[in-house]
Amino acid sequence: MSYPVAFFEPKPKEPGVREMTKKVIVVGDSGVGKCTCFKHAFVMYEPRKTLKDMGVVVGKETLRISTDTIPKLDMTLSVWDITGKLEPGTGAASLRKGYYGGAAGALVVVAADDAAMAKTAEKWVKEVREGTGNSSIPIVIMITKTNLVSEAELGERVGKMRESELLRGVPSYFTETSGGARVIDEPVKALAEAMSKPSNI
Ligand SMILES: Nc1nc2c(ncn2[C@@H]2O[C@H](COP(=O)(O)OP(=O)(O)OP(=O)(O)O)[C@@H](O)[C@H]2O)c(=O)[nH]1
Ligand SMILES: [Mg+2]
Repeated sequence: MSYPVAFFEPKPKEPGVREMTKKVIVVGDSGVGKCTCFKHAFVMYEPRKTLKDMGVVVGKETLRISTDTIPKLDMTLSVWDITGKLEPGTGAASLRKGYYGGAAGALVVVAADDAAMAKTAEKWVKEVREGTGNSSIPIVIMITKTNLVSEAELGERVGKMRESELLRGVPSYFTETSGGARVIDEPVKALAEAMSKPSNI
């Protein structure tokens, strides 16, 4: 099966700039705000109806990052936002796993109004590690809907995440989207930097 290929103007290259493309998967329960976080942020590919019907929206973004090893790096992210309606552990699991191939990093999105937020984050981090077959794949957690809970509730839920053995070393960022702000810059940059480490290239 062939899909229509989106066309993007190539940017003129700058001397000394290294370029790389990485696939990033965005996962999390249905309704946590994955599409909301990304809808204004990325140049989305032409809607690929077939893929969309199968629960995936693909977009791209290029960002300039600078690291100790690569001072000028343009990383293009091919972002696969996979609907949480394809629940892990159900018949849709095999379809979902089909989207993980080649992923170099993952954004796990959880909502602060989920009383079991830490457990939910663990479920998805496990799913990403198993599904990609890479137990050390760079992962960043995004926490949405912080405006829907009290400070005490948020503190307790974030605290549980910090105590989790499974989530050790996985950074998390608040990405409340109700104000319409672009909230993905920090988490995406953190993920891109992690993916640019020599051990992950
Ligand atoms: N208050 C608040 N609502 C949010 C936030 N993020 C998303 N929402 C709302 O949550 C609902 C679901 O958001 P989506 O972005 O469609 O969720 P999704 O994760 O893409 O869901 P699936 O595609 O079904 O997996 C929408 O009505 C959003 O307006 C947030 O940070 N705060
Ligand atoms: Mg969605």
